[in-house]
Amino acid sequence: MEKYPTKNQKVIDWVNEIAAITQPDSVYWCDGTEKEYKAICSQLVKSGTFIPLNPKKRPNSFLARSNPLDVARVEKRTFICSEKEIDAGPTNNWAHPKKMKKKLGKLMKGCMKGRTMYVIPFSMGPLGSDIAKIGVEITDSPYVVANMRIMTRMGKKVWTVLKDNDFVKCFHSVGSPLKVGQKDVAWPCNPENTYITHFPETNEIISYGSGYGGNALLGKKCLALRIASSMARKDGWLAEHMLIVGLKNKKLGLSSYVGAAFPSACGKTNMAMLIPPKSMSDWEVSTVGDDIAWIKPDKNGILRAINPEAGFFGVAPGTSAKTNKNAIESCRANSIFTNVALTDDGDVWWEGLTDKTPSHLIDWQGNDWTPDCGKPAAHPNSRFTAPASQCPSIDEAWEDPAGVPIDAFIFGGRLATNTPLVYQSYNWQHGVYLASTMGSEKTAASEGKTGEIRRDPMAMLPFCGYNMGDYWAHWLSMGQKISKKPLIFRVNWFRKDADGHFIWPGFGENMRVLEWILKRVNGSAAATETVFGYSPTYKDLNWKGLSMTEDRFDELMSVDKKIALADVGAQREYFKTFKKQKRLPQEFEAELTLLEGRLK
Ligand code: TSX
Ligand code: MN
Repeated sequence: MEKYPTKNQKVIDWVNEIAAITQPDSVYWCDGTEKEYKAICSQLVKSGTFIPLNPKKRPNSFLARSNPLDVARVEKRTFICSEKEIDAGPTNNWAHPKKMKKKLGKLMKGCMKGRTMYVIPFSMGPLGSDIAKIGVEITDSPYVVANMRIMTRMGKKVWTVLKDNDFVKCFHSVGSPLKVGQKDVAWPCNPENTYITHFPETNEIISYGSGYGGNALLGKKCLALRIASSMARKDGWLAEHMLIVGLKNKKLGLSSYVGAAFPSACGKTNMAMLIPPKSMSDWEVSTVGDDIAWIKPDKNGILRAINPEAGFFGVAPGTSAKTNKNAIESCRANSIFTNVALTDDGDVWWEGLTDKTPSHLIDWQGNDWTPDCGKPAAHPNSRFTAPASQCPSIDEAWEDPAGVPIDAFIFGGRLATNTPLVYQSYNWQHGVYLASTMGSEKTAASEGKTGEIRRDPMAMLPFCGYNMGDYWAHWLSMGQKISKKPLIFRVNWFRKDADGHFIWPGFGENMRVLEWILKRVNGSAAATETVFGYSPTYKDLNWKGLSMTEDRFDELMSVDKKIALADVGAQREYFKTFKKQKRLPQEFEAELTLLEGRLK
C-alpha cells in the first residue's frame, strides 16, 4: 500500500511538518467512508465523548456534552492576520502574521501528545464545482472528524479533485496534550489559550484550544466565510452569511431563488425551511442552504449561488415541529447533538421542542434536571448537526455544481420599532447601503444600552475576513459586473406594538412577504415610492387566510421621520471609523445625504 492517499506533495509536506511539531501518537488519513464514520463514533462512545441515543427513537445518533467553558464562538479571540492592520479593518481583531504564528508555534509544540492526528480532506461545495473550494483540516479531535463528515463533502474523492493544486490549510487542535498514562476527559479543550486565527494572504487557518462548532469545524465560519470572503474579493464573487431558498408557484408562473442575510437569533434556519400557511398551499418552498452562500457571476453575468456546506449546524432551542418541521425531520437520525438535554428514554430534548416539558431530564452538563430547578435543560447555544440530504424541503438543485440563479437579496434585522415589515431599495447602490446599516436592537444591558441598534452589516460583522469598508466597496462594484442585478429588500419580522406584542405573526406567514418580493421581481406587484424605498400598501399583499386590519398593517409599516433622522446621525457616527481610514465608499455618504434630504 502507498504510504499516503494523495500524491499532492504540498499536503504531504504540510502533514509531516505539523506532525513533527505537534508530536501526536499517530497520524490517521480520513477516507470519508461510512465504515470509518462508524468506527470513529464507536471510539467516541468508548472515550465518553459520545452518548449513543436510543436507536428506536433516534437511529445512529449521538449526544456530546462540551466543557461548560467551551460552548460558543469566541469573538474576542478571533483574529484576522493580514500583513497590514488596516486590511483587517476596524471591526476585526488583528495581529501580524509573523507575531501570531510565533505565539501559536509555541502552543503547538507537542500539543497533540497522546492523541491521534486526523487529516481530513474536504470540499466546500459540490465536488468539482468551479465555485467549490478544497480544504484539508488537521485535527486532534475525533468529534470534529465526525461533525465534518456531516457538514462537508469529506473523504478520499477530494484528493482526486485536488490533484496538485493548492488548498486551504486548516489546522485545529484542542490544545490539551496527554502525558504518558494520563486519562483523557470527555471534552478536552484549553479555554485560557484559545485562538481562532486566519491568514487571508496565505489561505491558512490555525485554531487552537476550542472543540466547539465554528471554532473547530473549520470549513464553516473560518473557511467558507472569513477566508472565502477574502478570496471572493480578489476573484470577483461573494461569500455571504446567507440562506438560499427556492420559491415556486406554478399557478402564478413564478419560480425564483433568493438569498437572505439575518443576524443571529432571527430564525435564518427557520426561513430556509419555511412551510407556507394552508391558505398559500400553491407555493412550494425549497431549501438550498441555511447559513452560507457562495455567489458568482456566470458567463452570462447572472449571479449563481451554491451552498458550500453539506449539513446543518443549527441552534436547537426554539426548534420544534411548529417553528421548523423540516429541521426536526432533518435531525431524526444520523445526527449529532451537542449540549442538549437527555430524556429518560434515551432521546434528546431542548427548550421549545415540545409544549409539555418532561418531568425529568439529564441536563446539558450531565446533571439531574426537573422543571422547577430554575436552569435551562439544554444550553441556549446547543446544536444539532444533521445531513442536509435528510431535509424534506431540500431543493432538487442543491448539489448542482453550477449553482442556482439568484433573483433577489433580502436583508433582515431584529428591530422592535420604526423599521417596516418590508421595503425594496431604489437600486443596487441604495440596496447595498441599506444592507450595511442593518442590525438588531440590543437586548441585554450587558451589550450596552438596550434599545440601541447593534449594527451587523450584511450579517457579516463576525465573519468578514478583511476591512468591512473594502467589503462594501466590493458589493458596490459587483453591481457593475453583472448583467442582471438581483433586487434588494429589507425585512423586519420583529416589530412590536405599544403593548410589547409582535405585530407580524412571522414564521410561515412570511410567505406573504416573499410572494410580494417575487411579484416585484417579475413585475406583477405594485409598490409605492416612499422616502425609504418602494413599499407595499395594504392591498398589495395577499391576505387570504390571515386576519390583519389595514390599521394594524399601517402600524407595521409606519416610520417616524424624526426617529429616522436621528438614525441617519447614528449611521454617520457608525461609519466614522471607516471614513477615518478612508475606506468608506463615497456612495454611502451620498445615500445618507439623499435620505436626509428626503426626510427633511
Ligand atoms: O424564526 C423566526 N421567524 C422566521 C421564520 C421563518 N422567529 C423565531 C426567531 C428566533 C430564532 C420568529 N419570531 C419570527 C419569524 O418570522 N417572528 C417571531 C416573533 C413572533 C414570536 C411568536 C409569535 C409571533 C411572532 N407567536 C404568536 O403569534 C402566537
Ligand atoms: Mn451563521
